[in-house]
Amino acid sequence: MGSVVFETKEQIAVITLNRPEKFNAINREMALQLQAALDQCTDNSCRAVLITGAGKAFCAGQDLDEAIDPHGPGMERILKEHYNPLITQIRSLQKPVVAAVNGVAAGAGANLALSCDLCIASDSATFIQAFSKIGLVPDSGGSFFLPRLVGWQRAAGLMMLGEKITGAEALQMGLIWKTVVAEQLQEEAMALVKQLAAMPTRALALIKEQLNQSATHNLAQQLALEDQLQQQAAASDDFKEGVTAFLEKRKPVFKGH
Ligand code: LHQ
Repeated sequence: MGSVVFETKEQIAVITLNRPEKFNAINREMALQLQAALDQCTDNSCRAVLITGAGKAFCAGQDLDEAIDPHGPGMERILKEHYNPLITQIRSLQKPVVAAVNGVAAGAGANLALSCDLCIASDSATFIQAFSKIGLVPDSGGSFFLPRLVGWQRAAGLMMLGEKITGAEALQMGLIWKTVVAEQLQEEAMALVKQLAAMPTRALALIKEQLNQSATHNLAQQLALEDQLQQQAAASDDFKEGVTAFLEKRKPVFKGH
């Protein structure tokens, strides 16, 4: 079995980080397999994606053995070839991506989770911006997502102090969508992706685009974007189905286009 397990169930893709003995720390092999798995998710048959970790941890971030290996990929390639393409792939994938954080999420592992559209964590999960503890700075989009998710002051605290926070604390500060008891994480996460996969996929992709752009737009730009994207949403079959089903007082059956 590889460093990443990729499974499809109906219209859902499940990606499992699979180096449990290393707390799913990311090495080059895992990063490239993760990119390949996300590439497969661009297929129209896939309507929602779940990313989770095998074993006790979600992901301990960069494999530090590889980071200092003179025969390893080296600092520059790690960001340029591993993390930056990965985070870009998640943000540009035209369907919802859910992170199910089953244990510790540290460094690039934490920011991988935060780059997803929704993050659901077990009550035993923890989040650590571990970078400053080893003399590094947040990467994998952390310095972009954190201030936008939790505000400047909390972002500064998390990024500078690098302390471990619990799932409950992450929820309280708006870092994640929800927490559930550990035993129910996989079931609840699967229910969430199933719910998303049955929704109007095109509209969800356009909502994702709104969120992506809102991070840097002013109001005039965002209103113009809403106008443009609403025209696209209104042209979808799922919009017709949504309105028809409402008027016929029945549940809509969305096809994802
Ligand atoms: C690990 C790791 C790990 C290797 C646990 N690597 N083995 C970008 C650019 C280039 C270079 C650097 O990085 C980056 C991005 C980043 O992600 S920087 C941040 C990298 N990550 C960290 O600094 C976290 C390091 N790990 C930890 O602080 C702890 O292991 C955590 C808090 C994740 C878990 O603590 P514990 O629950 O006490 O478990 P543990 O420390 O005993 O770890 C379990 C095993 O996993 C252990 O192996 P062993 O053979 O002794 O059982 C660790 O060595 C291994 N492991 N993280 N990142």
